[in-house]
Amino acid sequence: MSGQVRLDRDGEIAIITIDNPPVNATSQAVRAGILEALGGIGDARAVVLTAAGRTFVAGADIKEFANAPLEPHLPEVVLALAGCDVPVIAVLHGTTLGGGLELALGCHMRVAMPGTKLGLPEVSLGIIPGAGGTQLLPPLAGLERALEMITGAERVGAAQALEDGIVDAISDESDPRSAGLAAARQVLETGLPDRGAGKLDGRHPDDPVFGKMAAQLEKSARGQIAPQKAIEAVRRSLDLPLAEGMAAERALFQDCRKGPQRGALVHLFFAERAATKLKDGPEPRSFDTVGVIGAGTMGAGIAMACAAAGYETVIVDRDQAALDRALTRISGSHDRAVQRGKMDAAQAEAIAGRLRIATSYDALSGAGLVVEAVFESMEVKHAVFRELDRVLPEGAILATNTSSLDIDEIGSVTARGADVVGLHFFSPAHVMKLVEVVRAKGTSEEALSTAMAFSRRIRKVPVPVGMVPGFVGNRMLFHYGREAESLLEEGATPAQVDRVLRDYGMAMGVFAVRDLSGNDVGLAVRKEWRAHYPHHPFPEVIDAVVAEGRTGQKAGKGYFDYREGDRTPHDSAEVAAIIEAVAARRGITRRKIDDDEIRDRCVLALVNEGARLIGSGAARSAGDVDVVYRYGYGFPAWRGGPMYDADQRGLAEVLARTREFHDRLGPWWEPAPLLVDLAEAGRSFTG
Ligand code: T1G
Repeated sequence: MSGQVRLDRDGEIAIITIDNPPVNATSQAVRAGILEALGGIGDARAVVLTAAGRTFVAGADIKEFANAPLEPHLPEVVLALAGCDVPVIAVLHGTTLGGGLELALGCHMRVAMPGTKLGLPEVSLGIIPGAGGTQLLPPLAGLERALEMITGAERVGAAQALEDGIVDAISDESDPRSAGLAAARQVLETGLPDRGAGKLDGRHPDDPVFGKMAAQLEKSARGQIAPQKAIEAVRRSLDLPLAEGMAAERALFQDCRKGPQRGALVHLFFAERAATKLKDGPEPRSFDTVGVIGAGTMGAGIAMACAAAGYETVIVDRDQAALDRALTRISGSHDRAVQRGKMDAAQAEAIAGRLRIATSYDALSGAGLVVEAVFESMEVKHAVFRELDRVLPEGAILATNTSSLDIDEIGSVTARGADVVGLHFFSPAHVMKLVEVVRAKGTSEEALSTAMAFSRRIRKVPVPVGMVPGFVGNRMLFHYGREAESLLEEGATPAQVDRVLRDYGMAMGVFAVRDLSGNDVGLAVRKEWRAHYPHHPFPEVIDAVVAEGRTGQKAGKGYFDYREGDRTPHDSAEVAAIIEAVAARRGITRRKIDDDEIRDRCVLALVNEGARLIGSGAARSAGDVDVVYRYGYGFPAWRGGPMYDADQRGLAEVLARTREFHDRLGPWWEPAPLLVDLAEAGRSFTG
């Protein structure tokens, strides 16, 4: 037998143990090993299927997806388990995902250890369950629940899985092996659990739920192929016997596996894991108490994430009323989470119990890390950092949430520059996953490593970046937005640009985003960019839009018009006139601009700047840039990020187009040296 699967006996019970660290993925050796073990159970009267280490099987080995799968395939193993003459009992612990859950579904009974998480996350990797998940889950969980879980890549806890009928019991034994033996003895005594009448009684392949679900996903999973294919696979489970249904599912799975979205999403899976870790970084410091300075929206959001992750959290603000408002906002958010079933009341209470407010910095004397989220002014930040230097214990991390100020300069008023780091959160901070962890010149490796570990613990996706204006994300965003605005002057409309970008897959169009975040704020940021690029020509639409009081949704008008109480953008005749006047004043002859040009100029502006950031070392890799863009800016995950998407197009073509824009449009488009080097060498960003 392969070293990754063991077979042993306890009396009449055979025990098959999968042992393939780190996550017991169903590699070829594991698949072959289970078949071989099943063939070797001899006269055993029951079989327990379990796994060693911290988790049951977390799925197929994602690294193998690019290649044609080797025999035996997983469906064969699942069918062999289902067809075993004696009862097979799966014992689940850790994260039982994808192919792991499919193995369990093939068994005759499932017992979960408390704390187990289960799910079929395949669509988040651009594929569908390929070994019976879409056929075996519906009879247990019911059609609606199964569709919801599979198309939403939902992970559920053991208690929910029990309620849904996916597992038969939650064990109170101390370890999976004992749990399996206890369950098997019970089965030998009293038989398998009776599941009663099937949950699919009376359901048909033409059930309206399929159409309804497909229409819903057109909106919530816009552009994604796999969720739609998953619906089709589930539908087939209703009119085909298991083996044939599994064959139909497998064909749909193979379509997805060979399609473009799988490569993009798998790239992001590994890019995210690489981005959030420091190679050979020093051990992070540990602490239990965190401080947040500033009780505004950002500060409250950060504090919520910290308290939810188990940190004792102190919010400090000079203004008692602001502190009270922050607490009210946080409890309102918790109440809504409880109402929607995202959190239970006890959890909300525990989180609230870890939150404290204070008007004096002295309340921070026990903090191991403090994040400052006050007004963006060097003077104000200096005042905060002087106080932090006074009260914080030695070794505490001093983090700033600045998006535009020099972090070394902020830290210069302290005697501990090595412990100063940037933690650039995105708004709303308790929701948005991205945190840019900014390494200032003086930041020590240990401080960086601690800031990364802290960000992971509060369930963010931290990406280390260099101290350059705009860091990585906002810097790329500036080039993208600037190009979109130039297109207006040259002849496009805000509605056309936004439509093209949404068709490309962006969560929102550039001008809808600007109207949401405030054009007056955008104009202030624009002024800073002018200082960084004194010799480059800037488009001037934003200046004119703000001059007319069109600051965005908050004013009921921006690049678009808005009706009271409605966020839907409508075309504005006034904006059309503003754009024409700006173009006329600047001597630009407006023309019809085709959609391809809009897409390329916006997206390749991201790519060219991304390449410049990687080339200069401000971003470590193309994967890091892609992760920043996916989690901070609504870039469609199924395109893998701007750099991965450029690779798919081919860097020779990307460079040719960039050069064409450079010739026609001037200095903004000077190709990044890294793009030139890679394209000319026939290489790629992510390869
Ligand atoms: N394949 C290969 N490597 C994997 C892996 C997998 N399935 N899962 C994790 N790893 C690596 C990961 O890259 C990292 O490596 C290390 O394990 C620890 O992971 C037929 C087609 C299991 C909840 O989608 O959700 O089954 O960086 O850092 O936070 O239908 O990993 O240390 O070198 O994430 O404790 C479905 C994906 C596959 C599960 C653990 N399965 N994995 O989280 O640690 S499709 C999934 C996860 C499928 C069938 C199909 C998480 C985790 P390194 P980690 P973690």
